[in-house]
Parts: sequence; C-alpha cells; structure tokens
Amino acid sequence: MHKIEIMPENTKRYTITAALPYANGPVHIGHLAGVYVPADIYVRYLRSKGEDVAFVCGSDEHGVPITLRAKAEGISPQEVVDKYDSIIKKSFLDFGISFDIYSRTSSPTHHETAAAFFKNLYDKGVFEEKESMQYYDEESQQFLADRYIVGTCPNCNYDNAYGDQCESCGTSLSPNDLKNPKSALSGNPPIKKSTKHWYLPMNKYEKWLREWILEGHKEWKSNVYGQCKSWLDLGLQPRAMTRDLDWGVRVPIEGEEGKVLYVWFDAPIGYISATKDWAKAQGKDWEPYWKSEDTKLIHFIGKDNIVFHCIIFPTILKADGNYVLPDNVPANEFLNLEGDKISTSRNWAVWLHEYLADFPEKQDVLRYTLCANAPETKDNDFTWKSFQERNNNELVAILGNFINRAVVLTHKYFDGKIPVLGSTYDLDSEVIEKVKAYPRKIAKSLEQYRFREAMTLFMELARVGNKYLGDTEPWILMKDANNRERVATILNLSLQLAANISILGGPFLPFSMDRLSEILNFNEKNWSVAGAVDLLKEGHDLNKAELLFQKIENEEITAQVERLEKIKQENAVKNQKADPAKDTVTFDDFMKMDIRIGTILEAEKVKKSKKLLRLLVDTGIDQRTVMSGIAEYFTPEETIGKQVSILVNLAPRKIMGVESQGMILMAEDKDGSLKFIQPSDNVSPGAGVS
Ligand code: B3M
Ligand code: ZN
Repeated sequence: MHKIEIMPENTKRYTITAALPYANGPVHIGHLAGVYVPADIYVRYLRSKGEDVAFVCGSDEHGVPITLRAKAEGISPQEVVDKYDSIIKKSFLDFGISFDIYSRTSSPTHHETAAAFFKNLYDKGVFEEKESMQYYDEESQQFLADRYIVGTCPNCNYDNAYGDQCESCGTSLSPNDLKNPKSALSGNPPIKKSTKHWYLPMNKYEKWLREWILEGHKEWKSNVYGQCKSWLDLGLQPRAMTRDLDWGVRVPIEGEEGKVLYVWFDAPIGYISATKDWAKAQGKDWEPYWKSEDTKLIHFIGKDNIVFHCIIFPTILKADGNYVLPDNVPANEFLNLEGDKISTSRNWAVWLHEYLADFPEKQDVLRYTLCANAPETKDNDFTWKSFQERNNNELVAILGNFINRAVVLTHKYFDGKIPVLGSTYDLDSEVIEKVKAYPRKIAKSLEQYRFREAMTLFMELARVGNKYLGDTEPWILMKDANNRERVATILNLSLQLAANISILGGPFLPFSMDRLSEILNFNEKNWSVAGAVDLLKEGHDLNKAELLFQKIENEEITAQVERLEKIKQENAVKNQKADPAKDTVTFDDFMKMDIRIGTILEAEKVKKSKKLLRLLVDTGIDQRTVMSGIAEYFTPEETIGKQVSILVNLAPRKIMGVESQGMILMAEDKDGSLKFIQPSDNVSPGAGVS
C-alpha cells in the first residue's frame, strides 16, 4: 500500500529530470547552457516557492558511446563509466546544479527497474518479436552496432564513415548504405546474420501521439513542437528496443542471453530508478512522483534528445499505463563556442573542470553568461569576449556596484544598521512599485521556461537600484546634516531592494546570492515574501561589505582565446591530408637505392646554419660524414648512438663546404617535425633495408 503523502494545500509536486549525460567524457559549457543551468534555475525557483520537487539526474552508462570510448582508451566499459561518472558528478556539484540525486544507470536499482519495466511490457504482449539480418563480425563473434561498422560514404566517398553517420559530410546513414563495409573491431568485412529483437510498435501509438502532442501540447516550445510534428508527419515505424551487445541491462527473458536493452529504452527509465533511490534515502514513497495525476513531470534536454523524450519515452510510459506523461519538455538548441560547433573529438569546448581551475569561485559568472546566451530558440554562441563584458559591465558594474554602495554607505552613515524609512517621493515610489511588480514578472517568465528573459528582468531590478543611488546621490546629500533623514530613506529602500534581489537572484546566481544574504544578514529565500519593502527591519544589523563580483582582466581572456587558437591550429594539422602518392616506380627503380641501417657515432652543429648537423655514421661499410637538416629537431647529443636509415649510394654533394656522403632518411610529420626511421630492434650496422 502507498503511504498517503500529505502535502500542504496549493503545494504542487514536480518531478524534474535533466538529461543523463553519457559517462564517456567530461561535461562542457554546452551541456550546462542547454540543459543543466535552465533546469537548476527552474528547480531553485520551485523550491523557493515551497513546491515539492524531485530533481533527478545521473550518468548514462550504457550504449555504444561507452564501449567505443573503452576501446579507444584500452580499458573496460566499467572503468570508463567509473572515471567519467565521478568527473561529471563533481562538475555539477561545483557549479551548484542542485540535483536531489545524481545517480548512475549501472546501479543495481536501475538494472532491476529497467529490466522489470521491460518484462512487464513483454508480458503484456506490447512488443513485436522480429528476426532480421544484421551485420556480424565472425572473428570477434558479435553483431555490430551501427557505430562499429565503417565504410565509404555513398554521399562524399569519405572512406571512414560510420554505419550511422558520415563525420565528413554529416549525412546520416544506415549500415547498409556504406560501400565496402568493414568491422571496426577486426577490420574484416562483416557478414549478415539473422538475429531476434523486440520492437516497440510506434506505429500503433501514432494516432494517440498526434492527439496528445499536436492537439494537447500546443504550448510546448516551438522548436520542440515543430520537431515532434515533423517526426509524426513522416509516420512512425516499429523500433527495436533491444540490441546485440554485451554492455547494458540484460534482456530479462529466459534463453535470450547476449542481448541488452537498447540504451534509449533504459536511459529514461534511469530517471525513475534515480527517483527510487532518492526517495528511499529520504524515507519517502517514490511512486507519487511518477504515478500521481497531480505530479508535473518535466524533462530538460538538448535538441538532439527531443524525439526520445517527446515520442519514444512517452510511448513506453503509455504502454505501461501507470505513469504520468511529461507536462513539458523545454528542450534547448545548441551552444557554439567562438563561432564553431562544440566538439569533444576536436577538443573544441570549455570543460567545466578546466574553467574552474582558471576561474576559481566564478561559477556564477559562467552560469550568468550561459543563461544570458542560452540557446533557447536558436543555436547561440559563447565568446570569451562577451563573457568578460557580461562580467565587467553587468555583474560588476551594475549588480555588484549597487549592492556594494548601499551596504558601504549604510556602514558609513548608520553604523551598519538599517536606517529608518521616512517620507517618500516620486523617485522612491518608482522603486517601491518595481519591487512589488518584479517577482511576479520574473516568475511568469520562469514558468514559461524563458530563462534569459527572467534573468534580464532580474537584472533590471539591479539597474533600478543602481540608477536610484546614482540619481539621488546620498553621498552628496549627506554633506548637509539636514538631509540625514532623506538619506536614511534612500538607503533603507536600497537595502530592501537588495534583500529582494537576494531572493529573486537565487535561482540564477546561487553562490553570489548566498554571499549577499550573508552580507545583509538576511536568510529568507521564500519567493512569496519578495515584493515587500520591509524585509529588513529598522535597526537590523548588516554584516561587513564585500565585493560580490571581481573585474576580469584582458590578460585572462587573452589566455583563453590563445588556448583555443592553439587547439584550432592543432586540429588543422591533424586534418591535413597526406600528400598524394608520387608517380609509380618499377621494382627495379626501387632496388637501385641502397638503404642501410647505420649508427650515428658523432654529431655537431654546423656553424652559421640553424638546420644542419654534421654527422659521422657507421654504415657497416665504412664511417662517413653526412650533413643532415635535422638541427631544429634534435640536439647533437640526442642523435649520438642512434640507429638510423641511410641512403648510402646517393651521389656525394658539398653542403656548406663539407662533402655529404649519403642521406639520413627521416619521417616528416604534418606539422613539419622530423623523426628518424629506425629498426624496431637493434640490427648490425650495414643491414640492408628493402
Ligand atoms: N545520454 C544522450 C546525450 O547525452 C543521452 C541522454 C539520455 S537522457 C535519458 O545526449
Ligand atoms: Zn560523407
């Protein structure tokens, strides 16, 4: 039996989920801007209204991205997820993303929950069981996930395209589209083999989905609604909910070993498993958070996850029949970095842990900039310049400056105590009116998931305060003792505004607003008390003034821009194609060259030359002098004793007045750097190379 949850009247219950990041890499600003900052702002707002909220997230630890990363790093999938789960978890904690629980899909609760969910649908006969022909690698004895098949792109002829996408031209593919498919595991061409899977008959839910979304959720953001509509208009097909893979939640059907649940089946159920673990730790019942009609389920995600959260997961929940469906899915578009798509493989990102190393304690500055630039309706760009400007011109010059002046002046003139509010004039009434109106205005934007707008409104309040002090100039008034009462009123109102700011800014700038509460000696966080101008009682003691924000200097920004420049250059080098092959030579042509392994006996720099070393080489035939253009890459000492390849029958020629008798063979990398061509083990000098 369920315990009956007694909620105060008017309190609403919310289950707020934020996309489970794949535990195959750290998180970057794009993740934060698109999903976690908006979700956190929303949740902090709800909590400050006293709502009952479960804010759940965790690492997505299954699926091919994890197994690929494991392969790339030469470690096991479990080691991959252990490593990244803790890095990601720490980043979120550091940035104040206030999850009630950050769980993991490799947890026992999740495996049980996901398997039971699947089993229940299976027992109800929801799935269609189908055999199909899939690519199979005979050598590694496994079916190949799309990402494990590489071949030539039918569109651009790029020869390293994946079975699901060509990274060169961006076309999305299916494995059958590839020319010359090869297994990424063994390199062999795969065969086709029959395999059984369980399909969710999406087509059967199409009519219901059209009604539920297209008629019932016209209020969803236009980017979300639009994507759903185009999916639905294309018509839905049955979709396999299982995979042939050995990493994931095992298919809970007897006799069906070696198969796991499709990661997009199990991952969203991760929200439920996380809620279970959280509720258990709190001594609560998890079920109302997922099954009570009066619970609002809201998924915060990026745009690439829309179809999974708006179409597939709701279908899974609907098929079960006992769950609430999402009330809203406020998905964001993507954030770019300095005009370029953020990319993990190209290292084109600002990683959260690296940001904090360079800007310690400046979490709020990033939260602020990302929210101000949030890609709510279209892709948006993060630039370091705008980061600096937002900090210096807005956080420091407006918000920080206002608070600091109000507090410092109160310490100076009124011993740090809230002075008495006297008669008010038009200028004061304007402030009072704004303070009254803004909590509702900001709330309205937040409730419509318009976080940029909400934060802009919040900053307007700080601007109001800043302007009020600028217009009234209490420091000038105070030169005449008769104005003391007037100044008391101005500072009283300024501090009331500051107290309101500390409540209303909490969702956006939690760290700074905690410090502001500390300065004001005022710990109220309840949204409903905002709007009043008597939050701080007359005579109430303030704490010491302290700067909420510090200026960011040009050098700090230049360092970041230079770091990115360097990455850009490195990427350009990596992407350079090798020169095309030279004209064909015959075997006999090649055999004319006498290449031997020799040992460098002596080496010295050549005067007046930056590039040349004079080498004495034991070729096994003789000892001879070779002039070699390697001085920029090797010191003479580094070369002595090295075995190298030398072309011994090259016609001698004079270089800088010295006769060079042969040529040392070098490999030239894309960036122009040189490496010796050496035998993999030592050989006797004079050994022939052919
Ligand atoms: N891990 C995809 C992603 O990180 C996926 C989200 C799961 S949410 C249930 O974009
Ligand atoms: Zn292509």
